[in-house]
This record gives sequence, C-alpha cells and structure tokens, in this order.
Amino acid sequence: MATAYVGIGSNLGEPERQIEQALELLAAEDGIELRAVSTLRWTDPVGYRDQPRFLNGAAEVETSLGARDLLGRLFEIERHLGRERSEGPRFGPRTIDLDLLVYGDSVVDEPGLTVPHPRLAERRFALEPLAELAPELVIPGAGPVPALLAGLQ
Ligand code: PH2
Ligand code: MG
Ligand code: MG
Repeated sequence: MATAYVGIGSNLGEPERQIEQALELLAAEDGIELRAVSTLRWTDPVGYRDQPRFLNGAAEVETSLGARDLLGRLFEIERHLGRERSEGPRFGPRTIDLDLLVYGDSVVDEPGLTVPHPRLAERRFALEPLAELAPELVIPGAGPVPALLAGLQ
C-alpha cells in the first residue's frame, strides 16, 4: 500500500459538482481508498491567465495500485466527467483535472509518468491543500511543503 496525494482542479461547467463526482468515483475505485479531502478554494489561474478562476483542492488516498495504474484511473475519471484533452491551450480551462502530485516516496521521470508532479513545487494552488492534509509532508526530491510555500513570493 502507498499513500498518494491527488491535486484537484476545475474551472468549467459546475466545478463544485464535478469535483464532488470525481471524489465519488475515486472512492469507488477498487484498490483506492479515499482517506481525506482538503477544503476547496477558488484560485486565480496560473500559466494561462485568460480563463475563469479555478476551484482547487487535494485528496489523500491509500492505494494498492502502482503509480502508473493510479494515474490511469485518474485519467479515466477525467474522461468519464467529460474532460476533453485534445482541445484548447496548454494550462487552459478544464471541466476536471486530477493530478498525481505525490506517490509515497517515489521519484519517477519516465514517458507518461512524472512523480512528484513536475510543477508542484511552484504552485501555491496545489501546495496549500497539501499543507492542510499533511503539514509534515516532505515532497521527495523537493523538500517540506511549508518550506516550499515559504519560498514562493
Ligand atoms: N491548473 C492548470 C493551469 N493553471 N491555475 C489554477 N489556479 N489552478 C489550477 O488547477 C490550474 C491552473 C493546469 O492543470
Ligand atoms: Mg493540472
Ligand atoms: Mg492534469
């Protein structure tokens, strides 16, 4: 079993509803136990500015799946909830985004799988929910969450 953290975001359609559905689907997956969900917060878009604000949060899961299988389930849930990957700008608007932020103490950088998430350390909208769920968490290869947050301007 591994403890993993999933970043959650939505800024199209009905974000509260899509996030609620995503969490229900995640909890229903074989091999995934939903342990905790952070509060959700509205955040200014990062990376591509001309889009609606995001509703962001994070979830802690306990899983018997490997990182790649867990990521595959996250993609399936995104698809199920109407996420279209082929359209729109990079970092653009999305109905639902489930990102594998951290998988145990794994550091992996392979085609199709990078953990910890490559942009986690620079994203307040992902670090703040993580800090709420696991204030002691050390991001493998990057450092403690509070130190990463303190390093952001
Ligand atoms: N996700 C992005 C790009 N920019 N900005 C905020 N505030 N929240 C997000 O979840 C987000 C973003 C790409 O995944
Ligand atoms: Mg994302
Ligand atoms: Mg994503």
